[in-house]
Amino acid sequence: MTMTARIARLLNVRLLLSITCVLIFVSPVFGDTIYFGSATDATGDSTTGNNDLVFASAGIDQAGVLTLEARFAPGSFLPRLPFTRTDFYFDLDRNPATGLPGTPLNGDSESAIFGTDTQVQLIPFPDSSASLLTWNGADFTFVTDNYTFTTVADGYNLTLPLLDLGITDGRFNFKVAYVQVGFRGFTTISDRLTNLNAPSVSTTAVPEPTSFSFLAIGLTLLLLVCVASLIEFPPMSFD
Ligand SMILES: [Ca+2]
Ligand SMILES: [Ca+2]
Repeated sequence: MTMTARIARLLNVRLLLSITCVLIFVSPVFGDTIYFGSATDATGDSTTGNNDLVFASAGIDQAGVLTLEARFAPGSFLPRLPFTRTDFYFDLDRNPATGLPGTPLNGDSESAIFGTDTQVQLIPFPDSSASLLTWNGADFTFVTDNYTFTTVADGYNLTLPLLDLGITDGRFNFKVAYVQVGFRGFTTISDRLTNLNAPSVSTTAVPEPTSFSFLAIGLTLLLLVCVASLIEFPPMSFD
């Protein structure tokens, strides 16, 4: 191999090594961790027969946007029923000892497993608004109803800043309930997810695909660098 070729080869190896380091280094940046949690619920257990919860999820993207989804069994979904709500209850610190013991409308029957710190109420009539309420130690206080959720074929979607819940960590526990609102504020739950006294839904970190892509490319290049470094160069010649 000529001197020129050897230098060129060394430069290529260095370039490859540099690219590898950059890709591995930036992979956690581009692959900012997201969080997601979901659960299913049985069909046919809504006490009113309508709006039978079958699925709910909470996801947090790398921009800090929280997306809530509630889905109902086919044929049961009446999207704009007056005097109804779909509530998301959040145990933000995953600590049953803080917040309202249990979940709202259940008394304290779930106090051993859940402490509701915040709730988001999706109210379909008349204007598909959503309200945010937080626990102040004695009662839930209204924060805002400046959200509008969307109605899809079988449920509701809502996005809001995670920061509005007062947290930046996307790991929390939640439960969902479909609620009938009666006169004088009397309310009952028609269906719940998860069931009463069943473990709540937890959001957990999910590596984003972008992260895997950068990491995979970086590791592949690293392998190539290792292979290249094992190849012995022929004696140097000056020509
Ligand atoms: Ca159900
Ligand atoms: Ca709590």
